[in-house]
Amino acid sequence: MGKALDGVRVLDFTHVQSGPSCTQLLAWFGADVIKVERPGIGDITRSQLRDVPNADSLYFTMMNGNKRSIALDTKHAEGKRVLEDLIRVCDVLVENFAPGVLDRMGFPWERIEALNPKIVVASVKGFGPGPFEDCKVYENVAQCTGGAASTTGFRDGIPLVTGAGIGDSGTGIHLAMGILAALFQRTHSGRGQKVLAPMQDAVLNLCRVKMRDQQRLAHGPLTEYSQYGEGIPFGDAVPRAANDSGGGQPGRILKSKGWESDPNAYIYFITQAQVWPNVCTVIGRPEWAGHPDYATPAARLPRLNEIFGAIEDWTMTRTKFEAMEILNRYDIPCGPILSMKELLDDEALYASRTLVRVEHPVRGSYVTVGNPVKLSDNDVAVERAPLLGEHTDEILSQVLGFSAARVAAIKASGATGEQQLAAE
Ligand code: CAO
Repeated sequence: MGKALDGVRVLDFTHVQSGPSCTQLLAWFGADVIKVERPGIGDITRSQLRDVPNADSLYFTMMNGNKRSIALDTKHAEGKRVLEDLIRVCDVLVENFAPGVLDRMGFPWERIEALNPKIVVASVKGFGPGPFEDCKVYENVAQCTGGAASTTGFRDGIPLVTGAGIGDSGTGIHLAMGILAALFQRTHSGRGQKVLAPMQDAVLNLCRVKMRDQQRLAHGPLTEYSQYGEGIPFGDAVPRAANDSGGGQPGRILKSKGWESDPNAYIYFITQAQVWPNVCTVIGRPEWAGHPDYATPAARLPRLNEIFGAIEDWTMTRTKFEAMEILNRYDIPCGPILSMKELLDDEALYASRTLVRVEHPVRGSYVTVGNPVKLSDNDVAVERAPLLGEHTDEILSQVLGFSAARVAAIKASGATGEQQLAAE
């Protein structure tokens, strides 16, 4: 088996989550990812939310597997020279600094392109061009400005952010796709290009069904939203729809056996039109299958509270796993609410290598989420994240071909931070 991105070298100038999630994916597709980090500090997440004293945090290690780390002060004259050499030998540069940082460092697009016209320069920023283009942005800001928060939560509650990293990792996935497209285009254009994935745009893209509903509102109420069945009028913006299904197949989160003490004893149940008679059979209401008040999706819409109440009477008699087993036999779409604890113990996810346990020299073993995308001819084992500057010598000598004397001179200059550390 091969590696999909064998031969692709990525200069990883990313930090925190959005950029690192992108370059980690590229590494899992086989690219050689070289993470450039500030000497002595590194990616700020190395020391954030630490659970093991003096060890790189899970925040860092779960975002930076399969990469090599070079410690390099890119504001130092010698460090800038090394960065120039790295730009010359890399296919892709990925960065998610605040707007203007690369320019201040002396590396605007024009300079990078002059050093290597074939390089793809990929950036995450909070916003695209416009009034907010200079703003710094974190995950929850993106969720709020991309439309996710205004459409998440309960109608009578405040806007909510989701636990899924749609602003950071969601944007990272968008950026990775842009990089792959640019690399493909380069095979016939011979040129690199700029790739930009603004976080607001990525979140909005993920919320496109809500933008769909916003436009549908001009033509009448959103009949699949439970507030329609409850007779509550719609305003001029898409409301928060709690756990209503996003599509035309009504669904809700329902209690299952043990809900009184287990906060995750719930199941998502979808009353898919195609299997309505099966739903009626399972919950013991066979008369609803052909009854004019219940037989069609349109007839059911104003009665969803009553219908889901009856379904919940049944789901509460089963554990979420028992219910899933039965419902699947009847081809009824459903899903147990799985806690992170349950997922961490899920053997099937380890077997598929979506969860992987790796060994780390300082923190011991930890579980990381491996590559969620499976290619039949991409065999890359998930590896631990690098220590800060772990590969500095290797990259200077092997990637850049520097002699031992040149490597020693660079280190003596203080550009890699080792002189400074020795002094401390
Ligand atoms: N050597 C020397 N200096 C380095 C360096 C290196 N190897 N790597 C980074 N730096 C410096 C930069 O030059 C910059 O310094 P200046 O401000 O003096 O130019 C600084 O470190 C990093 O700047 P930053 O503004 O990007 O970092 P921050 O912690 O203040 O902000 C963040 C973080 C995420 C808000 C900001 O980077 C940002 O908005 N990024 C774009 C959007 C994004 O990706 N957000 C998601 C992050 S994950 O939630």
